[in-house]
Amino acid sequence: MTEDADELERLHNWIERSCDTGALAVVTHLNGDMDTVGSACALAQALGPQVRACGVHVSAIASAVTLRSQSDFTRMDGSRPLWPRKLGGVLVVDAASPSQLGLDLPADIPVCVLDHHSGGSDWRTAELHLNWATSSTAEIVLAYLERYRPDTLDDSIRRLLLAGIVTDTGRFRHANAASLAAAARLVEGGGVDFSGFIEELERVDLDYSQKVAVSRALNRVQVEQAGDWFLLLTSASTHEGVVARALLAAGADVALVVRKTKDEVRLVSRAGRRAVRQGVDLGGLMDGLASRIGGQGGGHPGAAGWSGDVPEITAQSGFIADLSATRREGW
Ligand SMILES: [Mn+2]
Repeated sequence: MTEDADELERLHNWIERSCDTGALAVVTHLNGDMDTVGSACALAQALGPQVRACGVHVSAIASAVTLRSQSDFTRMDGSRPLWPRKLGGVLVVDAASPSQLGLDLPADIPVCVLDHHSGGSDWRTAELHLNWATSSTAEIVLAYLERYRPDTLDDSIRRLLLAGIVTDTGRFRHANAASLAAAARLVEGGGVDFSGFIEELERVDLDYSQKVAVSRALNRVQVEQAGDWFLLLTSASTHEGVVARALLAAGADVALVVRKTKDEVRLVSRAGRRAVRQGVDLGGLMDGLASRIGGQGGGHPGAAGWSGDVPEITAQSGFIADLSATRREGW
């Protein structure tokens, strides 16, 4: 048996065991992006009424897709999460550490984690941890459903997973053969009209509040030559990912968006494909930043984040210093 098949079998056993004991909560990460929410809702729909998708926040795009798929998603109050009385297990999707959930998990309940983030992970307390080198968590969920619950893959679940893959690969810009193949299997086996589906996603993508966030953030853009890299940076209080993408479209090798909240600073960064090919690894950079100045950081070469409780300028200049230290290689 291959290593992946072995892990899927362990996942299957873990899920069966949890459902024998009580309800199963599938918990998303705090940002509620399409991959985490889509993965959670697909699992909950496939596994049945005993299983609930839940989390603190749902992004605009995830809420549009889950509405269309008629998925149930339970919004939790991060400071006072309510769990079912008889809880058999907690299945965390798409989070590199407990701090990314925005809520405290119940004590003494078995935890299993499905994730695809490289770099620092902090799940020592988990019974089972599947961390695959896929482009999205949705691909891990798909592999599991294909193997153990193939009959559950209806169009609603296909749309949830496809949306996760499409968004986490940046509309396939960061896709690899495996994520393209997974998307193809989702489209091929069902009745999802792919181009119509993408069009729907794009419409949600450019909603009014995102356009406002981008316009305001563009007003404050700073230009930095960070060593070999043309860096555009700005601050935003919402939709940092969309703002970062707008900076890449404006020609940045690397985009950095700083968000300051009441008790923490967050960095959201994106790199263009060319910059990644030439040696930029933002996930590794954010991970290194966290071990140097504290906080939590990680992600992928082209898309990563960090958050922590240090002065804004410390985080920002730490990022710039680390980026400057990365030499441009190849072409
Ligand atoms: Mn993801």
